[in-house]
Amino acid sequence: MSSSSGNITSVLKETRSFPPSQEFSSQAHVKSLAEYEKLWKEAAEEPEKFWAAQADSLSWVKKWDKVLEWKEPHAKWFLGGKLNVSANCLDRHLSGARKNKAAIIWEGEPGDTRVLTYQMLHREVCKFANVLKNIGAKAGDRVTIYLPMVPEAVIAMLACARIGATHSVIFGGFSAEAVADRNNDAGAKILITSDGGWRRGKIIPLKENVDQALAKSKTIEKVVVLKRCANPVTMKEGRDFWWHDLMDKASADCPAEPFDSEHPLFILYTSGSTGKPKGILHTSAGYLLGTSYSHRLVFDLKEEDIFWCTADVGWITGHSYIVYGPLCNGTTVMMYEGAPNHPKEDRFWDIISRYSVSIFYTAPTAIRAFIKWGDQWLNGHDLSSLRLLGTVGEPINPEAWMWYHKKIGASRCPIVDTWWQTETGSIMISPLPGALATKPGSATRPLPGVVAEVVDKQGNRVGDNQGGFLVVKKPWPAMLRTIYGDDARYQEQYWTQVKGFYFTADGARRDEDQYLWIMGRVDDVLNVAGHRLSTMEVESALVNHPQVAEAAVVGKPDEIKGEGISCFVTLKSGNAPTDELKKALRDHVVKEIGALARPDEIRFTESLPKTRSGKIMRRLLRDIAAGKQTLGDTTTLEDYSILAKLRSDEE
Ligand code: 7RM
Repeated sequence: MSSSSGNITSVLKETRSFPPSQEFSSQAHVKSLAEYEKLWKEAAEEPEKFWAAQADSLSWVKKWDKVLEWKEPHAKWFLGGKLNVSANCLDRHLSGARKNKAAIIWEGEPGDTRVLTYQMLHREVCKFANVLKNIGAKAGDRVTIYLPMVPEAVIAMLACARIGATHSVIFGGFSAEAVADRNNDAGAKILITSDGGWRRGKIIPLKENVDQALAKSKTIEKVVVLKRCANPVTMKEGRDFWWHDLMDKASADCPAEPFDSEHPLFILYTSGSTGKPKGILHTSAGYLLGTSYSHRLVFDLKEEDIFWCTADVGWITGHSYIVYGPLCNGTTVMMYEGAPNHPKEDRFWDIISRYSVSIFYTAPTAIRAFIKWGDQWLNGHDLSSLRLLGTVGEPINPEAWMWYHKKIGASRCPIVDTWWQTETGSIMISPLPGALATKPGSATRPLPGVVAEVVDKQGNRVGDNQGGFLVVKKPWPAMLRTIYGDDARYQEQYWTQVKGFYFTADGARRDEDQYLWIMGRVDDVLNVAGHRLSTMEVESALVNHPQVAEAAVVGKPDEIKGEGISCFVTLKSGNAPTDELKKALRDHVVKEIGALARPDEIRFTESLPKTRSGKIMRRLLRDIAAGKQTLGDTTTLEDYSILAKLRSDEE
């Protein structure tokens, strides 16, 4: 069953396959495997022709002269073209019936609600764009946005886009330190924040964090403060202004100025494996095309859909699939401010049933939390409005996939497992739900226009079912353009590992149906007695044990084997962490994978260290397993107290 190319041994044995129903396929944008393959082939043969045709879906002020200029590793798309991103997301929807369609249906954590139609959203964006101009923002300036999940976050982003300012959204959970670092790296002039945001019934004091951050931020001149929680804040005369005061005085007339296709749209910081965060730079036309195109095809979008992506706007998933992709497509977007377990663990199901959400897009980490909390939370909620489900952020364990499929999708909704990165800007590998049968744990095949491949270190395509590096062989419109202020790092990180190709840093395998199975980051690979094993596959084996909710597997130094296998395991509610269970789990992994994967150590824990977007930080667990103090970057960690707890739990 397992095979090795001298790269990564792949041991996952998943063989289930779920074709879309006739009913789903017949109404889909892409209706069959043959149709998908034809599109993919056309795009691969003449990529510029393909993307030029797709680009007609955008509204251009001036059409481009040239589709692509590629001087590896720098791409310029739609050269000579001019457009305004906010006009594509707003103004062009105002001439017909979409004018009065809901753009955003929002619910705050305390239960307050707001609906903004396209016309209303347009008005707010125009006003806030004038606010920004009135306090000195100009095209090309950087603006930091540090807000909770409220409509004003979207308004601020689109207002920046309208006037050509480059936004840098910082997730509301980040500390003052992280805010200061990002302000300084971007050289931001204006910062937009609020008196606070609601999370699990508590106020996150954003403005307080900003005050601390500003002591260390050299470039911020003006701060706009939204009143969200009636939380007392200190306002510094001449520097800090209330959002509502500035809006009261601003005109609603703000014509959208055209900008070049390659005008910078935003910087988004993402943590590197070591050292300082990287500012990923995205530009205008290519990014907007990539997000709107993928949103339409992957989610098989219909005019009447209510689309809910549960990510925070401070993450790339929020940028691409709450804001730019959906609004460019004139979609109704559901947006929720708070935690999934507030006031109770059924909040998401409650929202889906009350608003009749039709497409639900969330992360495997959330799905594993739902499983851990128990199925009783689904009782009494009508989820029949759902027609399509999605996942993003991590490989999904087949067991979690099956739960999602049965319990949330009623065995009826296709699941799109979407692989992509902050750097790729938009979804790269995913089923087109009417065309491809899904397999639990596989992101399936690349979208038309995306040339993804599994290769060895030399860049040669590896055989079927052999592990290797996931690379992208051809430039694509939404790709990152550089790392802000550090083009050398951009070249080094993404373009030198495998010559001539974009290096994703993920491991993957291609099966006999050409489906791709992402095996996690290549630095999350174990080397056990000469076998390169993906940690994710051992985790999957653990998670399909009935008592396990979540698992993280890392290597620990072992004199004999090179690396031993150390497992951190979270149990489902109501299960006791006993020595018998440890033994049972070891045996279970051996049964599922083989003796080579027998865990050397199992530690039970109540939670795992994760990034704020829900990815397990195995790097920190590796240090803990090795008994080291963690030295690397922990600024993206969601809950610091977990590290101390894990250390004190040591065997
Ligand atoms: C969108 C996002 C990127 C990394 C990526 C992978 C992992 C994301 C999947 C996945 C397996 C998936 N951007 N990843 N999606 N792994 N299957 N469907 O997550 O920049 O924050 O992270 O996330 O390792 O390289 S990100």
